[in-house]
Amino acid sequence: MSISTADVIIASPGRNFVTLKIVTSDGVVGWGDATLNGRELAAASYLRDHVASTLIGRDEDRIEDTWQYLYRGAYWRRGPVTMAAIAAVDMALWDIKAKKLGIPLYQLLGGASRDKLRVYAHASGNDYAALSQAIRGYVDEGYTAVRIQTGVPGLDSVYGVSATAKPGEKYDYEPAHRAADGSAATRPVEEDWDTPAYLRHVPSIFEKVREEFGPELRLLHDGHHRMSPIEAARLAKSLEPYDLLWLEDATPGEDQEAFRLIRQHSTTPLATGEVFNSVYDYQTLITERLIDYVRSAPTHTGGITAMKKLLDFADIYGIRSGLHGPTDVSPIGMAAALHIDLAIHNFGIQEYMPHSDLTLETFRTSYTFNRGFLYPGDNPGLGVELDEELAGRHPYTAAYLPVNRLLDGTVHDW
Ligand code: CS2
Ligand code: MG
Repeated sequence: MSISTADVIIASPGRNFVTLKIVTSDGVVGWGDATLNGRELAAASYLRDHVASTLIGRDEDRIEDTWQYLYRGAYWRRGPVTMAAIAAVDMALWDIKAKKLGIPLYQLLGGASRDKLRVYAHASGNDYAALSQAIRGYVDEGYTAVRIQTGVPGLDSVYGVSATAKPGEKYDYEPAHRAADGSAATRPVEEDWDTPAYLRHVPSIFEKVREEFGPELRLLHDGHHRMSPIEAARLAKSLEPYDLLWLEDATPGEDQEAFRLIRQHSTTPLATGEVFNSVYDYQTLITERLIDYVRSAPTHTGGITAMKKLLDFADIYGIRSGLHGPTDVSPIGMAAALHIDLAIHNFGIQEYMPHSDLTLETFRTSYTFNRGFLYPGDNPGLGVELDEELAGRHPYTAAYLPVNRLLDGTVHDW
């Protein structure tokens, strides 16, 4: 048996996705996700123009060897584009291997270590009334964990908060923006930011949430890379009374040593890594126990092979998974995360931003949600199939993540 074809499908059923389809000489189909929000075409070209032809004729069962062949054989290492492309190949080969055995993928990763996967929802609001309504809605649906993002007085739009959604309205918060008329974007939108106003405002929001919703609801918050190390330490310390499950991306994670400063000032648990793409991005953070949760998605970190190694490494240091699960990881990438989540010992929690109806019509999934928990399902492989005909009706349309600026115009992390 060998790989016969490797094709890249770029489509936009609800938003842009990059999908790899590998078919073996026996006709077994494997799917992989290489979606890189705002840089989709780069990942697609890496696969289509530099990887696909090298796969033809390879033994599809040699997953580790193929991973090493693509990682070391490229000479140029790591980076989001390279690792998203390798991830897609890796996912597709794991999908094929499990399908050939007729078993769900998690069975190849050691079998189930739990019966279900606790997930967290994204609750947000421009003001507390809207936020409270959003939280209540999720609690009523059975969620036991919610991420809290709030508007900031004086700022028009803030990461994680829809500028247009009405209080309590469910919206598919898609951070990448097309042009206002829905056509292809030619440049990012620009947003403004004021860290002092944010630092003054956020603790009061968590105080109100705890007063209204009590001590048990697991609360998370995403700092989204926007604070300096000492600002992050100040926020982490100010949030201690509200017992967060985690403060995420408190400061840009590439400065791994900066997390020492946050740790010196606070016991608020820390999560980071969604913009990372290899274990080396985490090496100091993990070995010095500077974080508590690993945030990567298999789609951005070299796939299932690399993600499993990373999480087993983190487990040695008492660090848990908190895998990235936004709508800009495709249902294939989400399924890969769920199969890993189910099998590993050090599962923490899974992010769950439900994809839009159109996305889910196009990617037929077998994972299921039930009152705050997900289950990857027992279909063979990843359990996701792409409807190529339907995908083909929704062509790629350029969309970009926003660029953030401080009030004086200085570019800032978004
Ligand atoms: C966010 C992401 O889900 C999260 O934690 O940080 O939604 C992030 O903004 C997007 O994935 C960027 O494409
Ligand atoms: Mg995040």
